[in-house]
Amino acid sequence: TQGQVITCKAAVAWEPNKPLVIEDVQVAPPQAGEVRIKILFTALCHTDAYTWSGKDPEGLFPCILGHEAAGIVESVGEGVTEVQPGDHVIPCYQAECKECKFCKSGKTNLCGKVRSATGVGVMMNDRKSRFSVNGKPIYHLMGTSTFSQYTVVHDVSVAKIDPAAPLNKVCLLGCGVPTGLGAVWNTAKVEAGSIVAIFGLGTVGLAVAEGAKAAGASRIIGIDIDPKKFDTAKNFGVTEFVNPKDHEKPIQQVLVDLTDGGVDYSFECIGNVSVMRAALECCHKGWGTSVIVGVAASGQEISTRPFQLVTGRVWKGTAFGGFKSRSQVPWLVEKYLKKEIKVDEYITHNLTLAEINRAFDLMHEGGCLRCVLDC
Ligand code: NAD
Ligand code: AHE
Ligand code: ZN
Repeated sequence: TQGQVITCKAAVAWEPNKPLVIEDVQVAPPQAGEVRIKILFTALCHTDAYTWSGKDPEGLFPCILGHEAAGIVESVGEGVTEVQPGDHVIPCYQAECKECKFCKSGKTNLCGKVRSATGVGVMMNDRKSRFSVNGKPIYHLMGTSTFSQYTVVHDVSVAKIDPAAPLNKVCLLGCGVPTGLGAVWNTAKVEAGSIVAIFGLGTVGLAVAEGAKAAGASRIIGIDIDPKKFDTAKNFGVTEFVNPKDHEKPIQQVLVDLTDGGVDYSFECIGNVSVMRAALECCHKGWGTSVIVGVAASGQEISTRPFQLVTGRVWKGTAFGGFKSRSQVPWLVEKYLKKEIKVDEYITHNLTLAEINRAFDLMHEGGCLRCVLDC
């Protein structure tokens, strides 16, 4: 297949909110600096639903969604040295080139090398897509497009992992789990003894809980409007639950009252701008830090009284939990193999790529954390 167009199945989002269609897609060979990957397993993240909804300004249609996956390198383009056919890999929507201003700064995990292309659904080389259906180009998404049996990504967006790792599990290390763990360890740097509040107990919120427990937090307060989330959350380290629907007072006031003045760290893992405000305002005066993890729709803006910041609260955000993807995803895989972090526990459903629309329905039903699709 090397150097040839591959025809395979992929789930194409032709229009926002219209069911995805399994199509025979032509996947062009990788060009210089590109890698073609046979995707074996992909999970769904809430961000895929967000882009599918049409509210993501970077979501162009028709496109192939998907960014939490694992597979095997099928072929590589000219000049690719760090991976070769047969390598087990996790595609990384947050690239790491190790050469750009961002990568060298030592201050961020964001990378600038291919971001201008991944934001508009094309590859960097020729600003074109490698996917087509009957000659019609289909946009990439997030530089990953994993809802396909084969995809083409930039070489700076591929993490080579231990071949001993089960790909049907470690696909989750492509997004949700590292995002939550890293939000605690890298972005907030939660210390032992801290009081932590987590808004939204989906996969990302539960991974925040797991990270906070590992960091030695003394209280981990989980907030969700779906009480079904509370039972499972206990297994991830959440020690107390608050359902905003059970209270008349604003949720920030409820939390301030529960914690003698506010929490040390809060995490918004929903993507709701009014919850982001509450998450900031439930922080303790003088030092409380709130981390925005959720992705909010185009046009949405955050607000609070500047006095909240003047009096010492800190507002931050995180992408992929601040992890440097190519360097640290393999390390997370090793931690999983040594049973130092959970992964299996977040997988509540397994379906096939052909059943992807059912998987999106499950995400909205609430009983689902991650659904892994066998491609
Ligand atoms: P999810 O849908 O599984 O979880 C969201 C949770 O929030 C659900 O349990 C839901 O019941 C709860 N919720 C909804 N509205 C609420 C409210 N008003 N108050 C309290 N709880 C509420 O989603 P997920 O896959 O865990 O992703 C969470 C968010 O993180 C999404 O916005 C996603 O786009 C974003 N995300 C960001 C990054 C990043 O790098 N920054 C990475 C992955 C995901
Ligand atoms: N395209 C969206 C932004 C989406 C966004 O913020 N994505 C996160 C990852 S979410 C993964 O589930 C991210 O990493 N952002 C940093 C980056 O470089 O995109 C929009 O609203 O424009
Ligand atoms: Zn994601």
